[in-house]
Amino acid sequence: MTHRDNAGFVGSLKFVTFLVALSPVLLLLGARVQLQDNGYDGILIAINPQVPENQNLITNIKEMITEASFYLFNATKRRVFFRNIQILIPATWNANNYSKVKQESYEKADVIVTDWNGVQGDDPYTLQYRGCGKEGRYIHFTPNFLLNDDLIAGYGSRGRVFVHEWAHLRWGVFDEYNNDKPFYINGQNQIKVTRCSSDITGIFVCEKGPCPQENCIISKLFKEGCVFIYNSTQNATASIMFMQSLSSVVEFCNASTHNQEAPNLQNQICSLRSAWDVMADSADFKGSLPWKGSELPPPPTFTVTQAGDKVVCLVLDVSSKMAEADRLLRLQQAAEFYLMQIVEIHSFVGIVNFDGKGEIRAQLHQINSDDDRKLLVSYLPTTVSAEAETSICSGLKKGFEVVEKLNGKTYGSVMILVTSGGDEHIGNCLLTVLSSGSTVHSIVLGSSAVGNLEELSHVTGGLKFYVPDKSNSNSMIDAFSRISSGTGDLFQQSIQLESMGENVSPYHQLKNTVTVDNSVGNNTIFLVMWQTSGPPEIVLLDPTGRKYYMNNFIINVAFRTASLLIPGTAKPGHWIYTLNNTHHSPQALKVTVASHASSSTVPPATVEAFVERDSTYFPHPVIIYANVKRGFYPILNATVTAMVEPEIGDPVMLKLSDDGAGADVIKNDGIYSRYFFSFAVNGRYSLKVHVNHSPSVSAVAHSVPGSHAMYVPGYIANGNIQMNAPRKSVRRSEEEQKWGFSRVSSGGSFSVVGVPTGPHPDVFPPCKIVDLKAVKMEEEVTLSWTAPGEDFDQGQATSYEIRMSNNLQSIQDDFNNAILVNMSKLKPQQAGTREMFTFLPKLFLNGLEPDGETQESHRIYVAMRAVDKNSLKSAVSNVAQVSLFISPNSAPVLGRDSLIMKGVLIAISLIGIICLIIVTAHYTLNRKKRADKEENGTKLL
Ligand SMILES: [Ca+2]
Ligand SMILES: [Ca+2]
Repeated sequence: MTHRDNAGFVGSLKFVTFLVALSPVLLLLGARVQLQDNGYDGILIAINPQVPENQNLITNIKEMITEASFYLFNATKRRVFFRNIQILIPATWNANNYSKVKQESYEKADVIVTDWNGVQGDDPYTLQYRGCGKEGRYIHFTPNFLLNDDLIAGYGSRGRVFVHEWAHLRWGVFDEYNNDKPFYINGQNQIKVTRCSSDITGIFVCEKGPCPQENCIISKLFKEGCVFIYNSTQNATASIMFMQSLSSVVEFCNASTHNQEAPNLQNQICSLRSAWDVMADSADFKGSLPWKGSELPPPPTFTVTQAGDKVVCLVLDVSSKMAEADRLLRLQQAAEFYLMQIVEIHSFVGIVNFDGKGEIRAQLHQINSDDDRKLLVSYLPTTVSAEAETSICSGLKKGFEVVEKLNGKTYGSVMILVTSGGDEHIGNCLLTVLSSGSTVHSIVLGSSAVGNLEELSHVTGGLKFYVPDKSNSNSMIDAFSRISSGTGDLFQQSIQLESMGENVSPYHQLKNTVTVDNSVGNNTIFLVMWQTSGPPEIVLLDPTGRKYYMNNFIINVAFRTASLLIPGTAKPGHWIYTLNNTHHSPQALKVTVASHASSSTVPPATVEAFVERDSTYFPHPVIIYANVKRGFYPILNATVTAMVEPEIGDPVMLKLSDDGAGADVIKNDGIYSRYFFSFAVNGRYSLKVHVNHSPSVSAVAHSVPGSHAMYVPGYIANGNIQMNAPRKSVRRSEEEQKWGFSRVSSGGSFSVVGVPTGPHPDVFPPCKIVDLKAVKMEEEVTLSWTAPGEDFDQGQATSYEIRMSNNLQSIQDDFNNAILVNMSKLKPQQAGTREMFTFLPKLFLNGLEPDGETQESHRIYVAMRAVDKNSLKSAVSNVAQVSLFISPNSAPVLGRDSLIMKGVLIAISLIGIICLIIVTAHYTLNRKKRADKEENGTKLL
C-alpha cells in the first residue's frame, strides 16, 4: 500500500469546509447536542421498547425539562438553558400522530428511560468514563423515577435532578456526596460530614434519635444505624452536585464555597477543583456570554417522534477493486450472515450494488420467516464488474429509491454502505444524503478508499468500520454483527459470542471452545467460513457430548460458508469446535458464533466497545473502552482484550482494565479502558473487543460506582425528624454463573495520521497518575498510586518526581516550584503495579509555626509525575491531600476513642431511654401524618 500520510485528513478537512460552506444548519444534522445563543438544541431523550406505554412519562419528561431549564439558567448565572428537546417513543407504543423518526435512535440518545434492574433502585445515573471536564455518555432514568411522585421527597424535584445529571453529562463534574464515606476527619482533627458546601447544616441521628456526633463515630468508624440528617431549611445556596433536593440550593459549589477536604469523586477526579471552576473551563461557558437582558428565556419546545418500521438497504460495491484479496467473498459471507442472523424479524430489507453506477438487485422485502431471509441472500451480488470506477453517490441514490417505495420517505431508513473504492464526488450527493433522514453505516475495505468516506457516517450519525485485506480477519462479519436495529431492545438483538480467524496449514486444525451462558441460547448459530474451494472437516461438540458434523451444517458452496442453527435453546456450557483443513494448501478458516437472549426478563451480558475519538494525530494516543454489563450491572473481573488491526501489519492485542488507574477513570464501573498508541502506519485501524469471564470469580458488582443523584434519607423540619421512605433496594437474584461467558463486539474504526516512516525517537511519556492517595500514619505520610509505564501505561518508568505544598493553588498552578520530596530510593515498578511510598514531611512539621491564635490547618497537598528513560514527563497527577495537624489540646486518638466508647455506653443507658421516648413519639406522629397524607392523596413534602 502507499502511505497516504495526511491525504485522508486533508480530504476530511476539505469535506468539512465544504459542509460549513453549505450551511451551518446542515452540520447539526449529524451532530448531537448543540449550544447556540445560550440554548441547547437537539437533546434526545429515548424510551426503551421494554417500557410499557404510559403517556404520563411524556408529560412528566416535559415538565422535568421545563423546570430544569429555568433552574439551570439561574444556576449558570443566565448562561445556558434548554431550547429544543426530542422525545423518542419506541415503535412498540401505539401510533399517535408523532413525528417520524429520522436519524435518531435509542443508541444515540443523551437521556435514556429504561428499567434499572439494579440495587441502586431508582437512582438517576450518568455514565461518565472520561474524567474531569469531559462529556459523559448518557443519563439514565427509570420509568418509576419519572412517574412516582413519592420519590420527589428523597431526590428533590425532577427538574433539579435533571440539572444535577446534566452537569455530570455535559461538563464532566462529579458527585460531591459519598455514600461510602459520609464522614471524614478534617484539617482541625474534627469529624466532618462529606458535603459541599460546608455551610449545609444538620444533626447526627442515632438509631434512637438525635445524638452528639461522638456517639456516631467510634474509632473513626461510623456507627451502624447512625445517619446525618440535614435541616430542610438552609441558608446555603450550594451545591447542586451535592444535594439538589434542598430548596435553598440553587448554585454549584465555586472556588469560595467548595469543600476541598471532602472525600468525594469531584475532589478525587477533578483534583480538588470546584464544580463551577470545571464548568467555567468548558467550551459551553467559554463560548457564550450570559443571556442578554433581564427577562427569562422561553420555555423549551418538544418534538415527540416515534420509531417506525425498520428499513434497511445494503449498498454494495461490486467494482473491479472488489475482486482483490477475496473482498467480494468476504462481503458475501458477512452479508449472508447479516441477512440470516442479525437483521431483526419484520424489518424491510433491499439490496443495491454499484460500480460507476447504481443498480437495484432486490426491492424492499419484509422479513417474516427464514425463507424471506434466504430469498434476500439469493439476491446478493455474485460477481464483480469490469469497471474500476466507484460512484458511492449513485449507489446511495439507488438505495434511497429502494427505501422510498415503502411510504414515499427515506426518513428513519438505514444504508449499509460497503466499499473498497473512493468517490471524489461525494459532495455531489451530500445534500441528498443529509436531507434523506437516513443513517449511513460505512464499511470500508482495503487501503485505497478515500479518506473522507466516513464523513457520510459521521454527519448522519452512522457507525464506521474498517476491514483490512487479511484473509484471516473476521472484521467484516464483526462489522455487520455490530449493526443492530438501534432500538435498545436487548432481547431482540443478536449477541456475538465468538469471532475467530486463522491461517491453517494443510491437515492442521483450528480448535476452540465457546462458552454459551444461560442468559443466551436462543437462535444460536455456528458459522464456518473458508477461503479455497475445499471446505474444512467440521466437528462441533455440545456440552452434553453430542457431536455435530459437516452434514448437519447447511453449506453455501458459492459463498464458502457452512452454518448450523441450534434448534430451541442451545445448552449452556462449553461448545468445542474443531475445523480440519483437509485441503492441500494453507487457507484461512473463520468461525463466528452468535445467539439471542434465552429469557424475556433476564438481560444477557453485553459488551459495547468504542474509542475516545475517531481520528488522532501521532503521537497522541487513542483510549479504547469496553462497557461490560449485565442489564445495568457492571461486570467485574472479566478478561477484556482489545484487538486493533491496522491497514498493514499484525493486529495489536491489549488487555483493558477496570482498575481506576491510567486510562480508566472509575474503578469497578464496568468500563474497561486502556491507552492505544502502537501506531505502525497511517490510515484506518479496526477495533474488536473480546470478553471472557470465568465462573470462579465474582461477577456482577453489588453497587454501581459513578455518578448518581443523592437520595436524602430524611430532613429535620421544625425540630422534628421527618424520614423519607427508605430508598428502594432491589436484591439481585443470584443466578448461578456455572459457565462464565464469552462475548465479542466490534468497536468500529478510527484513523491515525502523522506516523513517521522508519525509526523515530521515543515520543510516549508515562501516562498521568490519576489515583494518587495520601494518608498520615504517626508522623509520616504514606502515598499510594498505580505505576504508569515507560510509554503511557506500558513498560516501566525510570523515576518519579513527587512535590508537596501547603497551598493547593500553588501546586496546581506551579508544580515545578512546589517542594520536592526526597524520593531518591524510589524506583518505579512495572506499569499497573500498586506503589507505596512513605516520607516524613519534616518541613511542615517543624518549619511552620502554628499560628498563635487561630489554629491553622496544616494540610499538605501532594502531586507527582513519572519520568521515562528519555526524560519525557507524564502530566501531573491528581492532587492528594493530608492533614498534619495534631491538636495540642486533644487527647491522642486512641485515648479519645476509648473515652467515646465509655461515653457511648453511658449515653446508651441514660440518654437512650429519653431518646427512645422522644423518637417513638416523633415517629408515631410522622407515621400518622404520612398515613393521613396518603389517605388524602398528597405528597410527603
Ligand atoms: Ca472503569
Ligand atoms: Ca517513553
